[in-house]
Amino acid sequence: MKVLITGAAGFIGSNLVHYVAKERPSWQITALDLLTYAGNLKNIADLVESGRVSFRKTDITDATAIDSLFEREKFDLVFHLAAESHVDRSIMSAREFVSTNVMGTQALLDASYKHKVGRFVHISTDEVYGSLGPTGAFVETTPLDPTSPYAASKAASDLMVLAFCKTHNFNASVTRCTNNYGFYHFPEKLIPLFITNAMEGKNLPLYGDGMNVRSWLFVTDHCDALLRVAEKGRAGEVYNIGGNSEAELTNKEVTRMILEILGKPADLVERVGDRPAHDRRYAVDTTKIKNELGWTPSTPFKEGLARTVAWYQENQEWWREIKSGAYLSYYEKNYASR
Ligand code: NAD
Ligand code: TDX
Repeated sequence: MKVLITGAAGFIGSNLVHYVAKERPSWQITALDLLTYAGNLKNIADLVESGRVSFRKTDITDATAIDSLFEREKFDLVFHLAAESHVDRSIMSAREFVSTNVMGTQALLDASYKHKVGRFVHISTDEVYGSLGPTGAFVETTPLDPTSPYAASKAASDLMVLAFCKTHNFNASVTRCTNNYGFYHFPEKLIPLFITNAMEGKNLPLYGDGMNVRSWLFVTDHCDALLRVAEKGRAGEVYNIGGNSEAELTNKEVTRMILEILGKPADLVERVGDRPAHDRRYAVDTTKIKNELGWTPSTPFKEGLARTVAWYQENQEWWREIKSGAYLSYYEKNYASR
């Protein structure tokens, strides 16, 4: 089995590379990534250096390069994760989001269809559904109602994948997952930002009233779901993936738990101006993936968060190197005006 994983040096992509390498020892894995600010080859360096995984630095929007890679490699399966993934950055500038998330996905679909890839898994997000009130959960048929440019670009790419299934009888599935957390998470996102800021004794910038709710899933549980969808999911179908109800928490609660684990004071929290069009609550109904593919999350949030904090404590070189250089100008720009 020849497998391509795009976005393989990012957070979920690198966790998936490790997961698939371990769970499917006979599979040949190609890891593709452009190594943007969010990609870090160190995340998969052990597997690349040992020869277990081949790495290709390629831009998914470069249709010619993608076409020749697919012609040469004859992949059987593609996990597509490469994307611009941060909502706040999409609010500052939407252009790269349309380019990578929409045009990049289209280039991969064209090459996959032309070179007869047997199975394609498109990794998407619950953010395509928009925002929920205090109750209820998104099902796979909930109408798409994205509010951020990031979510709109993901919704567009989802529809393009599903259109290829209908038009070309292409064998793809779309997954829509809730917020992930875990190792190698880039410290611009809530959990790794707040863990590392607290460790540095810096303020934790909590948006608005801190009462927005996210449903958290440990990244390895997401990887387990993705492998099941790849092997047993049905073509043309969407699968929601998400944490249990105990992992549905306000940002305030998550912040309190991080400070508690680290033994840091509550006055590190700084209330800052809200994110525009800040979705109030996300939650997904995961009945479909549970019934069809037997998937359920296995890591309780409290345990996963403690393991994540420990990882950031043990891998300070990894995040301290990231939180310098270009990261600082982004941080300044995003937080100065709040
Ligand atoms: P990430 O930003 O950590 O990683 C994205 C990776 O894509 C990076 O390594 C980056 O270098 C690469 N990339 C960006 N543009 C590229 C291009 N033009 N060509 C090739 N590679 C490129 O993101 P993540 O959090 O790991 O998310 C991965 C996927 O999962 C995304 O599609 C995202 O929408 C989806 N998702 C994420 C979450 C979450 O909580 N993080 C939840 C649901 C879905
Ligand atoms: O500094 C912050 N302060 C804050 O209060 C940051 C960065 C975030 N927040 C809030 C905004 C959200 O309510 O925390 C919550 C989580 O924010 P993010 O980590 O930016 O994640 P979110 O916007 O929910 O999107 C994430 O989950 C879905 C990923 O970034 C997406 O790629 C994924 O699709």
